[in-house]
Amino acid sequence: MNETAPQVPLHFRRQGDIAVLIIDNPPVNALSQALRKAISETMALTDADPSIKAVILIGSGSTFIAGADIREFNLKLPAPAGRAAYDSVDASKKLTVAAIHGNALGGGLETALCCHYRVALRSARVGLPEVLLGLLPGAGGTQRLPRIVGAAEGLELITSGAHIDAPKAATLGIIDEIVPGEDFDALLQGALAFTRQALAQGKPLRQVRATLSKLAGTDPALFQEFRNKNARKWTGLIAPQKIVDCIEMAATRSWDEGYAFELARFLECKESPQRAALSHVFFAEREAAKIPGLGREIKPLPVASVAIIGAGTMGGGIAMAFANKGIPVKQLEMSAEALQRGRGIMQKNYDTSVSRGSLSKDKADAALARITGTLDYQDLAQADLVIEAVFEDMAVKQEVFRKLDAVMKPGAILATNTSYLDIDQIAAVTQRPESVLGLHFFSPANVMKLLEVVRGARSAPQTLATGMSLAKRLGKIAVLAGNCDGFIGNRILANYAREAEFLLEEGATPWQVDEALKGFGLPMGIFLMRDMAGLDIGWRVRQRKEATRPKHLRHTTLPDRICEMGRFGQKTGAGYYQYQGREASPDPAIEQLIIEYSAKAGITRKPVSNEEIVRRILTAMVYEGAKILEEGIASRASDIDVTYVYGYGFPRYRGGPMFWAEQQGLAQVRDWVLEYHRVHGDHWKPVRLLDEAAAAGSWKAVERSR
Ligand code: T1G
Repeated sequence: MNETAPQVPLHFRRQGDIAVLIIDNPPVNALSQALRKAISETMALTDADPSIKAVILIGSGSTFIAGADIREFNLKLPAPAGRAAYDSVDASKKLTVAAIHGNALGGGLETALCCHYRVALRSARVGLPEVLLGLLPGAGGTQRLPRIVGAAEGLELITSGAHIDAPKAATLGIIDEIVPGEDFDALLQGALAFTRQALAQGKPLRQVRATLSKLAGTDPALFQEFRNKNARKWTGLIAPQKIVDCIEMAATRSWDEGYAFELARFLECKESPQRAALSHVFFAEREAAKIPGLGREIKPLPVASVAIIGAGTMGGGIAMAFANKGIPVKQLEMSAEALQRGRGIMQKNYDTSVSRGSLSKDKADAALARITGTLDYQDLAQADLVIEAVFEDMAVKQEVFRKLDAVMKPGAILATNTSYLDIDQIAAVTQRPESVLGLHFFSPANVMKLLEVVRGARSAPQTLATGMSLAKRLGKIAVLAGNCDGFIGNRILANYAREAEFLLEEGATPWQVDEALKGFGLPMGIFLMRDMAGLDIGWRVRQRKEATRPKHLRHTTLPDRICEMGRFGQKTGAGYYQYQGREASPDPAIEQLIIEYSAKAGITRKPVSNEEIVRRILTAMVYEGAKILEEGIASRASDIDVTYVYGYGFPRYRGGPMFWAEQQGLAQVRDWVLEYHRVHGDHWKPVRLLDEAAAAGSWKAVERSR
């Protein structure tokens, strides 16, 4: 059998009587249709060649197979053919060894589980993360993995989608041997040695599907207990339940029944809107990292040390985010008491993480030790990046930036954590506006994944590239936003919150609106969220903006009425809800206030359905999203989705507001906007970009033409 031409994503090499199949489909050796076809054909050839005694499957470059090619899920491909490659490996008459480095995920691990043996480098990671894409392992993963690790471990691993490291996988029996070394060559040598020894020892052709060892004696009650334990966490999700059903089949039925059952459940997931939404989010978050027009030649500046102005909630969270990643932080405050208070809060947060087991005491202590305090701006001068996280007041922020401009070394990045103030006004007080940008973290900053990187009019490309690359280092997801009031996230929030207020005037109650939004999948409704944040913040903003508020547009003073009663939310025991401690309950006094307010405003209240509430709120998000796209504040509609999924609790399995709109049909959404414009006025003035997208049927079509 001779060497194959490079065009197919699979290379064949001979090492004596061992065939080495090198999978070569960059960037992550995804199992595309072409690769699956090549594997099936090559396995048939190795089976037929008597001179071949064993087969090694190995990935080229830095990884094994990272799964099926997710892009293909939108294609109509024949189902069974999808498994042929796996079945060909499983049915091999020659001893097969999977040699794993980098990632063996999803279909990648399933391919390895079809081999008789698996070896790996210590740095390798394996897992079945399909559930994160609204799918389940469709090539035998729900049947084979539990046979190796047992039902309980199988349930945890496959419903969480966790990636586990090779040493743990070896402990669980997934990996047979960890081979020494760090790269492809070391792995190949290790795999060849393992295979030759296996041949010499006459090791059996150990098919995972033929071994029921770890499933035997599984307690039948395990599955229902597992469903009950996770019911709340899985609210709204389809795939996790089906995974449990598949593993239960593996433990209670024959291989053929379980394998067929899995395929049927896989196809149900594949056709579900959740799968489409979750695949959209997968690619959207990777797309968001790329700034259109900013070439790879623009290298981020090194950030080895960081300074933070402010030790309040945001300053403390941001300091922890950097310290947790090994980056030393200098924190400045106005007084030693304020510094001490901030440190106390960080200590408490670390203690909570340690007590929850999400962080070791050593790691927590090491991180906190990386954060040092100062009262002197001079101590910050040598930091590569300084982030201002002080009170949201323009004059206060400008004063801070004047001081920073005076002390920071040339080339340092000056960032503001403002959540809505004008970046250009802040940059204008410095001699280096090109080094100024917004880095808008979300509270708690050491937890929330979203980072809005805000471009000022004079922010240099390298400054922006540095901001974007920071996110990856911090384990966050960056979205580039233009400079406007509230950037992407808060601007959309302000727009849909206004419509939520109007819905109260028209007939809904705060708790009905919140219940409807929770029913849609948001973790919390807008009014409960506002009560938690404190109603006085919004009140101050409204008072500041009253002078410039466009008077021709519909306006409500209902939220002001509530604040004038001293009801600022949870912290005052009453807001839109009344509170027993943190426990919120509907308040008849608020309902009465709203009824009287509507009457005085001459608004006839009518029953509003939860469906109408969700449509109005979501359409308000999309409407503002379309304006944001039109103004270039966001580069892509999918960036808005990433912002809402990672910063505002929008349910991932719904893909984000702009994706939701495409699922509804953009022409339909445009018609809803026209209807709201007819009824509610110019807050809904038609947006040209939405009209164009409705005509084109997708956001991408109009993004491309911009
Ligand atoms: N299919 C297609 N493209 C993929 C891909 C995949 N499975 N995985 C990654 N990419 C692209 C990605 O979009 C990016 O492209 C580039 O590769 C680098 O990725 C039958 C049904 C492997 C841990 O869920 O978790 O198998 O932006 O930026 O940070 O049961 O990618 O450069 O154009 O993420 O180093 C199951 C998904 C599939 C794993 C690497 N597998 N991938 O992370 O790089 S379903 C997964 C990842 C399945 C079977 C079922 C990560 C990674 P671009 P990256 P990274």
